Amino acid sequence: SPSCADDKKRRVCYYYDPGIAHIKFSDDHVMVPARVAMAHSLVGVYGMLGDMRRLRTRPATEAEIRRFHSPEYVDLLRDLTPESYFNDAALRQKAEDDHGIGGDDDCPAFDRLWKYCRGYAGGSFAAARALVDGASDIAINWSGGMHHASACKATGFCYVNDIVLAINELLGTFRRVIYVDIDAHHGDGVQNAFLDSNRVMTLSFHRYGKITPHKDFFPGSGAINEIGDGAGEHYSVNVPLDAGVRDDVYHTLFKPIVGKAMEVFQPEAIVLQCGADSLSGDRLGGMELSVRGHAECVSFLRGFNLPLLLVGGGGYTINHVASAWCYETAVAVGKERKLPDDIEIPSHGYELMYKNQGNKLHYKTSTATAARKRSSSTEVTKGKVLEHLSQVK
Ligand code: VJV
Ligand code: CA
Ligand code: ZN
Repeated sequence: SPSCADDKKRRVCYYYDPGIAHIKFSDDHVMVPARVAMAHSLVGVYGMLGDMRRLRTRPATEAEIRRFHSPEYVDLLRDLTPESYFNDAALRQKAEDDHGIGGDDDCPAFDRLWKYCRGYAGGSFAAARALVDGASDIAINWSGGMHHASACKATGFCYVNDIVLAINELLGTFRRVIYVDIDAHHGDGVQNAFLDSNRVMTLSFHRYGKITPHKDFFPGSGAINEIGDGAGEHYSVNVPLDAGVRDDVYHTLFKPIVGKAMEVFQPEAIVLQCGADSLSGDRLGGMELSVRGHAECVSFLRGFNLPLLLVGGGGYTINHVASAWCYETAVAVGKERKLPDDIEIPSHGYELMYKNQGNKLHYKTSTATAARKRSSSTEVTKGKVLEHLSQVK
C-alpha cells in the first residue's frame, strides 16, 4: 500500500513531440493539442526537464496501429485529408457512416490527422516500452489518453486509442495491468477493448447522467452496474458521479476504491489517464477538482511503487490543463513541494494565458456551484463499487 512520506526517487521518462503540438482540429474546436506545448513550456520553466529522461518519440507505424484498429479504418485514417473528404462523396459517406469521422463536429477530418494520430500513439507506445524494458519507473505522454476510440470508429475527439495499444504492449511483459481513468468522461473505449479480459482491470471515475431531460452527459455509458463480461466479469469498474464533485467527495471514493482494486487485483503495472476536464472551470466537464485534488490521484498511484504510465486525455480550459499536467509532472519526479506556491508563473512565452487564473498554478476553484450533493449518495456509490470489487477472485 502507498506510504505517505514517499521520498523515494523514480526514474521518469517523458515523451513530448513538438511536431504534433501545433496541429489543430479546426480554428474553434474545443480540443486544442497546443495545451500540451503549454504544459511542456511550464515543465521547462519550472526546471524539470533535467529531472527526466527524454527520448525522441518516433511516430507509431501503421502496423503498430493495426494491432488494435481494423484494416478498413486504418486505411481511411491514413488516406483521409480535408480535400479528399470534401471532394470524394463516397469516401465522405464511408468516413461519416462507418467510422465516425466528419459529420458532426466532434471528430472532423482535419489536415495532418494521420500525423497527429501516429504522433500521440507513438508517444504512448514508447512510454509503455520504457516500462517494459525496466528503463523507467514512470513514463509520461501528455499527448495521449484518447480513451474513447474503438477498433473501427472515431468518437469523442479520439481517433486512435493509444491507451489500448500501450496496455497491449505492457501485457507482453506484465501479467495484470490496472487502468485508472480520472477524465470527466467515461473511458468506454478502453473498457470495451478489455471487457472480457481478467488481465486488465479498467476503473473509470466520470460524470454520469442527464444534462437535459433528453441528453446524457457524453458518452452515456459507465453505469455502476457495468462490471465486465465472461472471464472479465468484475474487472470493469465504474464510478458514476454527479456534476460539481469536489476534491473531498472525489477522494472519499477514489482512495478506498482504487486501494481495494489494487489489493484484490494485484496488478504488475498501472496506467493512469489524467484527463484534466475533471478540473474546476473546465469548459465541458462540469466537475470541481482543484489541481491538487487531481494530482493527488497521481501521487496516490505513484505510492504503490509499480511501473506507472501517465497519459493525458480531455481538458478544455487549456491554461488549467497545462497547470495540472505541469504539477503532475512534478509529482512524478518527486518535486511538487519545490514548486513555488506564492509566486506568479514565471515568464516563459505563454505566461499571458494564465491571467484568468491569477497567474498561479494552483488557481482557486469555484465556490459558486450550489446544490452539491452530500455524503448519502457518495456512500451508496462507494458501498456498491466496493461490493463489486470484493467479488474479484
Ligand atoms: O456530446 C457529444 C455528441 C454530440 C454530437 C456532436 N456535437 C458537436 C456535440 C454533441 C452528441 N459529444 C461530446 C464529446 C466529448 C468528448 C470528450 C473527450 C474526452 O475528454 O473524454 C477525451 C479526450 C461533446 N461535448 C461537447 C462537445 N462535444 C463539443 C464539441 C465541439 C464544440 C463544442 C462542444 C466541437 C467543435 C466545436 N465546438 C467548434
Ligand atoms: Ca473517467
Ligand atoms: Zn473527457
